[in-house]
Amino acid sequence: MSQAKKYTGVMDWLTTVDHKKIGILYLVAGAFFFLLGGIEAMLIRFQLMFPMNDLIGGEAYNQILTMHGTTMIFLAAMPILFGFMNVIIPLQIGARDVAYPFVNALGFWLFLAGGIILNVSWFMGGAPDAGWTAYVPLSTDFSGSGVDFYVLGLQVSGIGTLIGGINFLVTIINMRAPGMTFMRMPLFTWSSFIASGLILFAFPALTVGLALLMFDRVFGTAFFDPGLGGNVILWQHIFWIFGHPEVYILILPAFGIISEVIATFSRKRLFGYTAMVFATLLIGFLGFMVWVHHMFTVGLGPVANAIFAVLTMAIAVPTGIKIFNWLFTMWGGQIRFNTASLFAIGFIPTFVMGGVTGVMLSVPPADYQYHDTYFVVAHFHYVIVGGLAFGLFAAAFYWWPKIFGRMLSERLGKWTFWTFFFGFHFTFFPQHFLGLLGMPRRYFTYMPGQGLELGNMISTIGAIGMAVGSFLFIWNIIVSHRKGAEQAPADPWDGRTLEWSISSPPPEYNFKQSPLVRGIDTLWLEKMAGNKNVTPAEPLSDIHMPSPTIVPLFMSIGLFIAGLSLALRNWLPDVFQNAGIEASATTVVYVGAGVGIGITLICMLIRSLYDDHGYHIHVDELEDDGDKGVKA
Ligand code: HEM
Ligand SMILES: [Cu+2]
Repeated sequence: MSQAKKYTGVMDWLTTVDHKKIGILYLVAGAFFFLLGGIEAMLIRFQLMFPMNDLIGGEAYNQILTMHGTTMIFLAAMPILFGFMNVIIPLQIGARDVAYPFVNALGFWLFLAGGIILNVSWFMGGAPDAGWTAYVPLSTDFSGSGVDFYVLGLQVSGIGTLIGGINFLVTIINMRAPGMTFMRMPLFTWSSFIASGLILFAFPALTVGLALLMFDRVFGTAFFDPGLGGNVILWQHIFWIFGHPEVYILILPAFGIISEVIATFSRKRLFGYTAMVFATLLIGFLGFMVWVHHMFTVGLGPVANAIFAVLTMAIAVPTGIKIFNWLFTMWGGQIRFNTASLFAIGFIPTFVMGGVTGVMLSVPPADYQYHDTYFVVAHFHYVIVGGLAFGLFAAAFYWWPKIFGRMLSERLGKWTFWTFFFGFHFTFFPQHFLGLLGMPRRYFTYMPGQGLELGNMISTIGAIGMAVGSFLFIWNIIVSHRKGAEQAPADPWDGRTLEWSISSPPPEYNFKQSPLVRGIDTLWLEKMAGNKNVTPAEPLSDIHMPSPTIVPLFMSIGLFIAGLSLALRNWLPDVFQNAGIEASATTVVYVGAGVGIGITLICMLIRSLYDDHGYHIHVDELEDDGDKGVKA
């Protein structure tokens, strides 16, 4: 038996390849960026609280608005989802880890590196200000250096997301426990699988788009410059070929979360499991067929608009199937109302409202009226906050005991739900009407006397409610992690799936013995059969584990240096000049990129040449969890 390299403290976190720890890193970083994006949101709402308000000027407003959207989508929603996917997918399929633990760690550090690059912009000449969609020529001819940070930051973090998604795909295809056929997989794993497939096909489009934009901005090419033979509309196509699937990458795992939580707290098997799986597949597929609905007003002509309108409307059909299946799951169930199930139940009507406005927007002549107004802002916040954020809160309250081994306070949790739920509807419901009244999106102010005062005031007050809900959640975390607070049992919710069959938090190897899966809702089946625990599929034996490694962190630092020097190419020469070194912007670009990419390549070389066979945990070191097992 080879001995494990063990690190403790900070080094343990910097070198970990354990999917549960990487999941926690994602959750912590995502929560941090969620707070940052939340502060930006509050600044936007305070600016819009009164007409002709001069709290923040137009220039700062554009930056805050851009960073709010970019941060929330790429640095908060995606990583928090990845956090849950990381911890939960291997547990739900009965695996000991993801397929590529090293790549998993690399994905996290790349995301973090990209997030930092983006936010460095605040201190280096201003944040990106062309909106989260970075339309050209706004993002080329009419923006400062901020968009460089957008391009490079998203490029680096996007690579992290892409390899993370591939890792989940391989994990789910290859690492399922014996008996865990595809049609026995829990819905969260299924929807994460499909979302990962969307990542595989959608993110390369973003990578290419950002690369072209980088060439236009940094190296003087003209892919998007019509004056030199380029094409502005090209960017919109590339962006939305990525961008629309991206919204499904976000919402599909949330659908999975809702399916798990509703089934568990209705104490019933999910209604229409097979239909749910195929509806999710269909939504994923159609998600690639509808991107032009973001471009109805561009002038692509009635034929293109009509085709994309019909395809967009078609998505409402599988989505409706899912809604009805959740309702039928609750129908006749023994529903328990706690924070997780309240968020899941609150999700249903809220998300339906977002879907309905989506179908309204999918009618091109109507969209000519709605486009770029607050109506669109209301629509996508209903789906992204009312859908995804509610789903993430449900997931947090549902899986918290499993991930952290502590129970969150239900009393505080219910306060969070109600303040967040009402805050949300107060914030975004009036925005539908503001949009219909003609209030344009992304403007930093509005005139008095046009009927926009009341709606904006209500909206800002609602946003305060959401902020209060979020702080109550943080307070909840602090309270439940005090010394001596209640420890979570293995199976606090009378769960149905495999993650509830092992201790909370799980040991580093997850399953002492790979479980034998005999049907959907494995754990529930065993409980109904009167078994104390899930039947093992293998004898007790040594467990092979991957070694911790610092290499993924250094690989990411390399790309961080490369990305940052490109973004800082106009700023660094001055710094060097003060230190007496002459360096032009071009030198900074080539030297910075060379050094950074060099570090990454050397790390890749080390990784390829150095054979690390991992280590084994010996049978007699395995945790004796006889007393922690699930009581059926
Ligand atoms: C029935 C389902 C849906 C339909 C029919 C639909 C339709 C549309 C349409 C037509 C637009 C373009 C509006 C315009 O700019 O004029 C739009 C915008 C948007 N939708 Fe949806 N949508 C649906 C679901 C979703 C979901 C599930 C999400 C996210 C989780 C989402 C997120 C967004 C976002 C972020 C935008 C604004 C993009 C931007 O311009 O910044 N939508 N939707
Ligand atoms: Cu779309």
